[in-house]
Amino acid sequence: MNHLHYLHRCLQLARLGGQGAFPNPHVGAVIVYHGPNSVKGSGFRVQGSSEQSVIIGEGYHKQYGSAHAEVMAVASVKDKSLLKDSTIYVSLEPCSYHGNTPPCTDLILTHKIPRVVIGGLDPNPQVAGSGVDYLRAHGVDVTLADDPSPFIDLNRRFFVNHYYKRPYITLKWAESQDGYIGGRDSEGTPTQVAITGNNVKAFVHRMRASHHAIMVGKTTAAIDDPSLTNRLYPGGNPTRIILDRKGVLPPSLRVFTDAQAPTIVLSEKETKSAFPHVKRHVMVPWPAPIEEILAFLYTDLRISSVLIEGGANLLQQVLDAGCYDEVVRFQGKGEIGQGVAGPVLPRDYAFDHHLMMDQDWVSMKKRVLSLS
Ligand code: AOF
Ligand code: ZN
Repeated sequence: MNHLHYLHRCLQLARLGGQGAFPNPHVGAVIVYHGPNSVKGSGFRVQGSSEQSVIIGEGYHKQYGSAHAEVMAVASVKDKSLLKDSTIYVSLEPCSYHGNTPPCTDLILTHKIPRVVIGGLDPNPQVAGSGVDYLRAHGVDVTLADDPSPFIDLNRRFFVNHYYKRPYITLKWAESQDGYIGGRDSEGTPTQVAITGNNVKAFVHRMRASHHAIMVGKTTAAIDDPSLTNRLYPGGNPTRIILDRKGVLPPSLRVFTDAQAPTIVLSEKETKSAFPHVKRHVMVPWPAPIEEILAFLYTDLRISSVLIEGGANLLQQVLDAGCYDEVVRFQGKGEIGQGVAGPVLPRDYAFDHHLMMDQDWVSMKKRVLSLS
């Protein structure tokens, strides 16, 4: 049986789910009927097999709170009597608990589907292998893909959240040809310098739109006075998170005055917020290392992904702690001469993707998730 063929079809279907599935994973399912009396005309012969196999149902998880992929696939099968001679392929382990929807494992048992082939185990602690155990305990023949990596990669954020109990982290910065992310004035105070062009801006706004939150350190908030909103790409604004340990940032900054997006300020000191869209969280003692802040964001504030846009200190802390999943570095063509040096990447770090936007380079890399 060519399991990979059908599992890859599950991946294609899962991707149709789009943004609507969030925070649930993207999941696709395919039901294949095998038998000598296969549906005439539409079947195809699997290479090396005398058996005719036909896809009789397909489905994917479309919308948070709505039917799971398996439910949609079963619903699409016209002749339900074929299910007892079929295999259901699913990109993610079928769920075995009652959430917004009933367990998919019960659906499989109810329809007497004898075989299940799964791309990857569900990292959600409410499932985490119990779907497989439950099905096997009820006599279902369950097979797991030899290599779960494409199925993990499909839901990178979902896997990172459950495995590491932190948001999915993307690091982003722009540096000059000579490696500076900003300038310094004659007194040594950091200054803002334009490094990349307009095309990069739209790309960055797309990154903002695709993250749940965006985070910067105190110095970046003070020097650049960024709004941290998405104004150039379709989609919403991320929640803005500002690390202001001493609570010294002035209320005149855009992240406070511009109510386009919620702002969360983390400090060790109680400070009053003059704006309803600004929430303050006191953290005492101030969490160190940075992993504790990330864990707090995920566990207490349910933030699932964070784009970290600077400054150099914050980026370096996260790089040193190794708790990041993606890096996007922009390089402008100009030189600054002296200023604030960009973050230092780990020794032997190699970007795996480069592209040019006008005169600027973009270098990217997604971490290979090894989740054992
Ligand atoms: C599946 N098939 O298509 C998806 C699964 O609240 P609920 O009922 O929607 O359950 C959400 C959880 O179910 C989610 O966190 C993940 O563990 C699993 N997602 N499982 O069998 C699906 N989307
Ligand atoms: Zn389910």
